[in-house]
Amino acid sequence: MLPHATDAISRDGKSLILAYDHGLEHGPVDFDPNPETADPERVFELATHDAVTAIAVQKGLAEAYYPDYADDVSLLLKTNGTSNLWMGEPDTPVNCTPEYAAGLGADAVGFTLYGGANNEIGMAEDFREVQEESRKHDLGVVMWAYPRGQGVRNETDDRTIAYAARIAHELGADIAKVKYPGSPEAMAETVRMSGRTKVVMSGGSKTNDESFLRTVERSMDAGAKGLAVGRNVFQRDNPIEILDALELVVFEGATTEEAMAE
Ligand code: FBP
Repeated sequence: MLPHATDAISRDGKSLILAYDHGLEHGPVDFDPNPETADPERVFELATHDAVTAIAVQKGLAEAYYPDYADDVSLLLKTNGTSNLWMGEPDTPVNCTPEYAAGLGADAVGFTLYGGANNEIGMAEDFREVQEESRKHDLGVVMWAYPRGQGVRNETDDRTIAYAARIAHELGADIAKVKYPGSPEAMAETVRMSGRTKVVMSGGSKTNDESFLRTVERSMDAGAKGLAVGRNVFQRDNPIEILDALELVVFEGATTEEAMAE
């Protein structure tokens, strides 16, 4: 981990990454709750909200839309990712090199590692290449640390999530994106295991405002450095309202009640 690697996708050392790779990972079904979000321009516009420190997309969307938004938001280029049509063991091809990401104006790269999958070895070798190349281009490295596959009995188990964060630290990620492990204590342990690699919470499927903000608040209190969120923002009827509230909780240390009262 390098000390300043994540500066360009952070504010006061914290990150609010707007994830928008769902069209690949889950398919059009994720746009159903808010059909206009199928149009990437809508979500790039959302990403210009002050709260958002980076937008995470695949290369196709970056090539097509990022040039129009490069002055307003940092780019976190996902370098791998698989469609939901794939029915095999969790696995993912590399779709973009760090060199290519840098050429698109990226500030950081994202990489999903399914620890515990049959092809963990192959994905770890791909990560090595992406991580080392990213250093040459001054790109921050964010690992989507998602234990999943035959070796993992329960991917939301707190020890498993702490292990995922540790894998990210051991392999040289600057930020580990992990699922909320269920309690503030478990998140604190995940943060402890990740050492100098920062932990950000993964948004997950859409929940109500209070429960979502509470989880973010608890994660921040436990030492997380922000979140990477997609559906809990863009599937809402009023995504700007939730970004306003997230800005208060993540960057101003507001409680859920304070953020909801604004
Ligand atoms: P969400 O906040 O919508 O969960 O997005 C975060 C994310 O990691 C996306 O980048 C990715 O497309 C998706 O979740 C993967 O979700 P899953 O856990 O279903 O593979």
